[in-house]
Amino acid sequence: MNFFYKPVTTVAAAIASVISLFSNPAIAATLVRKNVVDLTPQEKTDFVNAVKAIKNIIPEGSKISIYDQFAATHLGAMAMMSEDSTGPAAMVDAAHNHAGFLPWHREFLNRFEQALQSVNPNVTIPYWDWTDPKAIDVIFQPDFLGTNGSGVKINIPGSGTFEGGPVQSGNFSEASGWVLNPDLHFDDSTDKTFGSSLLRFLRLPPGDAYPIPQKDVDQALAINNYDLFRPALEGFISINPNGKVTGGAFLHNYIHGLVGGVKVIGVDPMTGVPAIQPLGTMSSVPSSPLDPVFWLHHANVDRLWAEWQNNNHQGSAFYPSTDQPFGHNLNDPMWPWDGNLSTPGAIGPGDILSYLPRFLNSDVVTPADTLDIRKYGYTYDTLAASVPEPTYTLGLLGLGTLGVVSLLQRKRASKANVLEADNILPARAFGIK
Ligand SMILES: [Cu+2]
Repeated sequence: MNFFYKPVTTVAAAIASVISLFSNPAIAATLVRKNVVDLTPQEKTDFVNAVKAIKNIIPEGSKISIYDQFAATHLGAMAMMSEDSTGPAAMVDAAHNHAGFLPWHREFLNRFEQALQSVNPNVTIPYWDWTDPKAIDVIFQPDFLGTNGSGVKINIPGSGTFEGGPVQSGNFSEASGWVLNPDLHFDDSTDKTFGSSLLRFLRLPPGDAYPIPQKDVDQALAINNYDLFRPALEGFISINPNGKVTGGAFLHNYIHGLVGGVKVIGVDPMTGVPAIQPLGTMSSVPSSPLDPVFWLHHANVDRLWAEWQNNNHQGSAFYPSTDQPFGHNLNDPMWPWDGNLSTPGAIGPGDILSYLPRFLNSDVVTPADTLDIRKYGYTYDTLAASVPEPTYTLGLLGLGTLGVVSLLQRKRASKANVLEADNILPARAFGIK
């Protein structure tokens, strides 16, 4: 095998495919999801306007807006955990805490993006790179997604007094029309409503460390086994370079808490694990899509999965085909795109079933359908940069090392899977799913 021969043919093939892309007007250009810090003022305005537009469009036969139907669908996925859920997917969260976390949210975000594009075809969902120190200040500004909440003081023993509460100014204050449905907006530890204002308790201790160190993200991306990569990216476990697995709230889960705020309300005397109550919209995960930052946060989750896939973890070889609860295996239909096989039970203070949109029997999506973002027609600016082939030789030389890492991680997998089977108590008790 000649290292120098192959890249030439690959580049030639790439050029040929670029030419065919441009010479065929029927193929639309791939839409690029950008880093939020790189948005122009116009792109920020377009995103906010599209979000607010679908918050105000109520489809025929629905009692809630398109935006709120997305929020209700996310609630419904978690209401599949309820005892009164029915069907083959009953009693299991359809969207979190299992393999389907990444596929489910990829499909969900794509449908949301399409809804935005029905208002403005140029809009894509920007992503929040949690390792970027500037991103948090770009996002939480009056001209974009609004500031922290205010008016509620929280005393955190040992740390001091902090403020959060309803978001009172900017594009997503109640006064400016971001009015939440109290049935969809609630504290998931009590099922009591959070009311009609978006709530934020930004950067409250103990979940106030920002940015997330790049090495934490790199550690997750270095995992070769999807069954470990998924819980690491979702943030139930962290695996250090020595293979030590720690339970807790990391990455995706951590950021939900960083925005919404959590309060330690006690310690379970049996387990020693802190009992946590969500304070705001983002930290009560069922209701979290009601904070528009949810989409930026999940675009980053999706981007990191796409990066991982792009880095020699492509296709169905890197997704479990069996052993998952129904709805999470490679070829299982995922509620609500399951041909109406399963129905959620109760969740929160309202009648969730009365809010859910109807899904056609023919609208079936499996994890296998979601594995390749090129099928959706979008990409990320970071992926576009990493696709060209000149690094091919380097990649090939690096393969030996990757193989060793992969073997090591396979050995570690069995140990960590036990942890997973035990539901990783510390993280769950942290109240962040
Ligand atoms: Cu979710």
